[in-house]
Amino acid sequence: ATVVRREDYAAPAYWIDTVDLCFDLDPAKTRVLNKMRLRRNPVVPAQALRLDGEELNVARVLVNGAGCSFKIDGNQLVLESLPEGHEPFDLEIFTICVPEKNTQLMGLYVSQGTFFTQCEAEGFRRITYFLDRPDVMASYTVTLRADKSKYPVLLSNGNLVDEGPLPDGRHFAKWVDPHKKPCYLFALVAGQLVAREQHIISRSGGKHQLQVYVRPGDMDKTEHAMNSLIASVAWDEARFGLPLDLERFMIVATSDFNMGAMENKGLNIFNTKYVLANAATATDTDFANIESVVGHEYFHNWTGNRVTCRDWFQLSLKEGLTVFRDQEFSMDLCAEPSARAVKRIEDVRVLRTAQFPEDAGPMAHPVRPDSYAEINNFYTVTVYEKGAEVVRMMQTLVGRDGFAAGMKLYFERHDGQAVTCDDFAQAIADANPDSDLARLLPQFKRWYSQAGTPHVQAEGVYDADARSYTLTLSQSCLPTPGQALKEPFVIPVSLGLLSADGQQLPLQLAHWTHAEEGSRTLVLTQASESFTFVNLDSAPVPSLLRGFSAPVVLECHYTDAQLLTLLASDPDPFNRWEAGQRLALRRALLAILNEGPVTTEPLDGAFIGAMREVLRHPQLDAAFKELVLTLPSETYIAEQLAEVDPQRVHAVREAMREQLASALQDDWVWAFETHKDNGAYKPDPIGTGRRALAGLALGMLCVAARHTGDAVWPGKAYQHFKNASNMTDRFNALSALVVSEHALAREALTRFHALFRDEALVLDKWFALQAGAPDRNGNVLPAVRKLMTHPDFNIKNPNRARSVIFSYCSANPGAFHRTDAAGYLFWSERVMELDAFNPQVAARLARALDRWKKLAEPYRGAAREAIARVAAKPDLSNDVREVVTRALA
Ligand code: B3K
Ligand code: ZN
Repeated sequence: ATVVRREDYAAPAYWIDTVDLCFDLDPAKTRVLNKMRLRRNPVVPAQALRLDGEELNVARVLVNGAGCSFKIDGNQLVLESLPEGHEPFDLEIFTICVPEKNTQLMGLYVSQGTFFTQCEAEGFRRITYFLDRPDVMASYTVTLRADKSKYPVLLSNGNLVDEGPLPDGRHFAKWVDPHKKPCYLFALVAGQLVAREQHIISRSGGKHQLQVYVRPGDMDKTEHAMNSLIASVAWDEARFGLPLDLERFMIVATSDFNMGAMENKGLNIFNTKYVLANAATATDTDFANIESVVGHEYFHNWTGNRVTCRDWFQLSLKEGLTVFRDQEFSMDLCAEPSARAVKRIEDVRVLRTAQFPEDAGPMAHPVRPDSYAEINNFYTVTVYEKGAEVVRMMQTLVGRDGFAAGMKLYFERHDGQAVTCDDFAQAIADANPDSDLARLLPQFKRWYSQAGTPHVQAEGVYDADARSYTLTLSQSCLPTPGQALKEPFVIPVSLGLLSADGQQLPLQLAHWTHAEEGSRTLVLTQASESFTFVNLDSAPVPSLLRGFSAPVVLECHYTDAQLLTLLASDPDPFNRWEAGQRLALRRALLAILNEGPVTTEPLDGAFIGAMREVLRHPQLDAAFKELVLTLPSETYIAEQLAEVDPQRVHAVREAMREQLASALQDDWVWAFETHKDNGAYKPDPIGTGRRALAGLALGMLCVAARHTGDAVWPGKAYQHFKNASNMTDRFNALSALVVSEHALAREALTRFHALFRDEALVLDKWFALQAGAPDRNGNVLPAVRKLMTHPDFNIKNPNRARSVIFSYCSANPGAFHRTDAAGYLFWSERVMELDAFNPQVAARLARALDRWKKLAEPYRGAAREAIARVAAKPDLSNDVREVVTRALA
């Protein structure tokens, strides 16, 4: 496979100004007539036109209406004798494709009898020959023709300008997109769909029609998506002054989709998972995810569509920025500051359990990568979530208003253009000329070019005579593939100081004239820097990196007493949570690194007491308590170790959970009883938090019961499961039974399946719960193999494949890492099986063994062998080939 390099970027030799597409839709044979108006790019030396195309049959090529010679060179159609000069010319290409055979779900495909498209990153070339690159932006007119009874709804980007009947029971619809766009934002949908509709008038008086299209039986699950869309439109206008620029904005849901959703101009296409929800079928987490994905795709309308990427290396230009925007959106929708903090903690948890491992593994790459073999492999947590953190640091450095001013300048400069990450950073800096960001911009941009997670070491020394405290911050970053040495980053460190009894102390650096209350942000730019705070009567407890002000690993030798102070009193909720995680992590690591068998009591009285305090706290809210009382994940714990024995990590975390369950039994009972009833279901932060804490409590009570053999709590869980009035409570109760392996779990699972046999998204949960179940005697892998023979299992459906295969390989380390290597064998079989029809999904699964080099024997050798087995397959896709090659490098 050829490697594409960022430094090789060259402007296109031709521009495509207009595209007129006409589709005769037929699953077995779709005809696509593509009429383009092109012109040579005057700044590029004259050369042949090379159009991209994949799995297309060419029937005809006309230049200015006359037949012309062309050749096919691999995946390109090459036209050598085009009119000379810079006058525009017409090119007409007629091709045929076979949507029903499209199992990759890239390009034009059929899902449950309905046509859908997915073009990002390079799917448009599977529909017609084109300059399939984001810097070629054209005006589109699209005519769809299809059988009227099978495909009554015909949708594409922009506005419907004409529609009507055709002979033989067919009909047509003609759409014009008023905005120029790159071809990756093209979309069409044709099938039997119904829509929830809402007309809105925006702040600035614009009238718009919003629609959410679903299959006929799903209308009762569209209200939340519509409300999320309405909220998104209002938020972007209020916070950034960015209005909806279309008369009509559509969301369409499909159950066959490789990822979450796609921001096609005016016609977003979504995985049903991120559209459909009602109280009976969706959990609070589903509701929250829908809100943020609907927001995310909508916000792309400006950050991605109006201003797009020059090339795919700039992907984070739109993705990092848009994740940042959807995170801010969800936070701004929270009425309480504590709910904002809960959202921040959840986002950081994703970053640290998924992105930090990526940044330390074989697929590590900068936020703006330098090369790729397959661009689809770079839709990563680094480009998305770390990219969002980079944008967040910019906001921290210039302030919220300064950031809004920077966004304004960005759109003034670049609306309608395809630009780079540099252009974005420059606009934010230029709008804030006196900021640290402007002063440090070239160094700040190392966040885009250097991979790896920086480590920041903090050392504090208190001088009683001088009444001063000197904090020394040092940074370093380990090598990543292709980058041996790293230059220092610009690291904003928000901090405060507390007294030993938890009072917030005034902050005064030696050269400041007066003290400040609360938090300050220091900016670390050197490998090591010291900051001296004055007027302190006793040694302070530093609260560092408040709100997780930079995506780094903070190493600070806190005493337990200091962490307990932070956990009890830090006014910064993030660091309060973080202190609890550090206390738990320290105990986990001690138990893991101890010689001999795993202790049954890794926790001490002080830790348990502190957890009880939080759980019983009269002021803290339930959502925050649930986060504090949840132990660090096995993945996160494993990342802290030089060599990982996954079974030992699992055993220690289980022992901690069992101890916490038993030691706090009365408190869990109290928590369950006082949080379980929430009245009418509302997926708001308060109700969500209460259900989360009640769910955790019930789970813990069942864990404790497993120990004692007591039947009361499993019995209550079963009742709760049966009588639940919403999916969150029902699923939490079901998980409590499955996780504690109680005999009632079987019965509950059977009942659950019977209740929801026609709800695909609920069945996904049913499969996932079983594939993710605890493994106490090697029973999970056989159960997973059996689930794959279940009549409801279908490996071709990505959601279903993920619910079984990924839940086992990527989310169940205690069951996947087996000493007999059978988990890895299963993984290699599935990667190869999936790769034969859906390389994108296969390549995601291939990433499950990214961290194999960190494993202890016998896991490491077995994992290597499994990866080598995949790599030895001769006809692998580019996607999987790139992942396994990097893993073995
Ligand atoms: N931009 C799409 C992702 C496309 C992935 C292509 N492999 C969804 C999103 O980030 O909003
Ligand atoms: Zn996105």
